[in-house]
Amino acid sequence: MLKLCGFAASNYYNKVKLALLEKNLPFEEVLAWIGETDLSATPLGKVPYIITDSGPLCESETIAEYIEATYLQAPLLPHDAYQAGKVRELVTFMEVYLELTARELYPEAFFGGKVSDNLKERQRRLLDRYIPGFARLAKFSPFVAGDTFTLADCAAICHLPLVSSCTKIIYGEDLLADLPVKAYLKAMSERPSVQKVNADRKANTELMLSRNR
Ligand SMILES: N[C@@H](CCC(=O)N[C@@H](CS)C(=O)NCC(=O)O)C(=O)O
Repeated sequence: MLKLCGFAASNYYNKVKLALLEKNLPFEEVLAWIGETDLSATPLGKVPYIITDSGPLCESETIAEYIEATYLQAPLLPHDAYQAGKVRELVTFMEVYLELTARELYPEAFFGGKVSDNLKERQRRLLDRYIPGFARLAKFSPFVAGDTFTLADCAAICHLPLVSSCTKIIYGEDLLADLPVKAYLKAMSERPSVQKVNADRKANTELMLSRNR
């Protein structure tokens, strides 16, 4: 059986978990905190990584693509190559431009640390450029890439709430507020897969915070 390794407070872990749940695949969760990962499976020590019958695999989008190519049920990518490209394009925008840019601010937003004013200004300039770009691509009709639930939703459901709350904390305004993100997340939270991921994330976040106290 596939093993999903990492911890359920992680947005990248949850992106993969959502794909597995949506495809109704059996999998085992193996708790691995940062610093406790198997470096032969994840050379940078990042989560998630998976253990397959063929060996380990890391990087959430690589994992998602592997799962999609291996298990054909409940497809999360359109069959049409161009439409599949549009889904991947959205995932790239959300991860490379939105999440990774906001991530620089997480130490202060979520972990009680401090980041410099220079960094805040720099990331703000980037987000002010990247978010309108994402807005031009995203459909939210009702899913982020259009009328079907895809890998882009697995990413959006896990990453967009973090970008919203991080920017709210750091800049005093939710930089995604002009997009229908709240209504989208509310609609997505009706899905059993999302309910499970959210419940597990909450419990694991409490565990993580209690470990750090
Ligand atoms: N590009 C990676 C990002 C994964 C990532 O950054 N995971 C975080 C947890 S949410 C992590 O492992 N951080 C520890 C580190 O960066 O050393 C992926 O898509 O899997």
